[in-house]
Amino acid sequence: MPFTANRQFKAAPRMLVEAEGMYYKTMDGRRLLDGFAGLWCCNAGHCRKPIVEAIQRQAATMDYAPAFQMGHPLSFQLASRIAKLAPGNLDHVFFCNSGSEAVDTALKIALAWHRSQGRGERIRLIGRERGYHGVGFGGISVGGIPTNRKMFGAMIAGVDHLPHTHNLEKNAFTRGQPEWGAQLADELERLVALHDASTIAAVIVEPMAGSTGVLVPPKGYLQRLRDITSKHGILLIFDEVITAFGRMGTNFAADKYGVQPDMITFAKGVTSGTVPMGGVLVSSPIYQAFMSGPAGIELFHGYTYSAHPLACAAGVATLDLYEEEGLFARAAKMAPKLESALHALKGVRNVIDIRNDGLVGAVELAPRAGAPGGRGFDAYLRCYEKGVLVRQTGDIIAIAPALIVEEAQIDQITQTLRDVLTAID
Ligand code: PXG
Repeated sequence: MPFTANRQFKAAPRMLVEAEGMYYKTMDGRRLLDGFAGLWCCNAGHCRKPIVEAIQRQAATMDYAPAFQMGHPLSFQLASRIAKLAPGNLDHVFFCNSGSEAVDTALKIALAWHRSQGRGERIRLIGRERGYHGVGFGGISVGGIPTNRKMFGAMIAGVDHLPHTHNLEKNAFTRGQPEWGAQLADELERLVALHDASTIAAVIVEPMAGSTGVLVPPKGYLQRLRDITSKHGILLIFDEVITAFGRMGTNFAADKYGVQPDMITFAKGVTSGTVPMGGVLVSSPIYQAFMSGPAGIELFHGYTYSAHPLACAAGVATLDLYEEEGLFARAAKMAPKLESALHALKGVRNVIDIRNDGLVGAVELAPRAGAPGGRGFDAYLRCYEKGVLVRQTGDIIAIAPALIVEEAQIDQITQTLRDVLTAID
């Protein structure tokens, strides 16, 4: 089982058998309020009829089309729809099947693009501490989670990392973007001085780091990264696997924070989690550079299931539903409600920070002496037992409900968390 304590799970399984709207049903027949949109992905809520029907129709019409040297109209339709939602000149899409594949694809495009421009010596990639970019070798290399790296060798060569932006001393209990921390982006200048710009291909960051506990970017930080990367001819990649498609109350986090990257990786919300899909949005100049290269295959990269027809059908239906129901605007409207419900937990036992932005929030708990993560895991389990699904990472509880969440459901999530935190030691 992925990222799961297998033996512990099998001793006391938590099995889900049905889902609808904001709820799961467990195998023992209990209703579970989903406070995490599955795993940051079911943004439209579960088993939404128009999406389900589109997948069913597509499965009966054309199950699969060869991805290499053949195409099918839905993939172009979906790519155009995504490009239309994307900010600025991000107008072409490469499809894959997950966030991890999207990240590896983006890193490869960055290297190949520089090479196509006669800059084959730009091979370094810069990530960030506490970054999560999936589990491929590219993703764990630029990622900054020690446990995801230490078992797996030396990583890909030539990678360096920016410092993370999490600082409880300066920013605890901030609502939205913290005031302190923009200067941490200047560390990129230090890395450029160390390696020389001529060796660096790209910087990749999550605009809002999700997996390691909802780290909201300090005001001005992302723009500084943009300024420094532009100055030195380095590509800036936003990994928006969890932030794209309405999570921040905008199409992309790039829109919310007003910073234009050269590439965006996405996955999860593109199909509202119904069929696996990921992709990379690239800027027009990058695309055009490949298209003006030598004749023949422009990018030696792709997957059997790139733009799988079922995923494309799900994607088009999902984007339709987001639009029809105005779900991104709804997320923006509900964000302040989540913010105030969460921040009302200030003062509850062991709570050392609460942070939020868009329809995302986190409560950080003081770790138990000698047992980091224990209190977080207990809180997660107790919430589950009380009918609310949240996400735990270490001693941080993260909340990211589907964009259809009602105010009363936000209250139920935070009230359950309050009861649980008050009860556990
Ligand atoms: N990039 C980012 C920013 C992600 O958040 C991936 C890449 C990898 O995606 P795939 O589809 O390969 O899993 C992710 C995935 C959590 C959690 O609890 C986060 C993810 C996955 C599962 C759980 O925060 N993010």
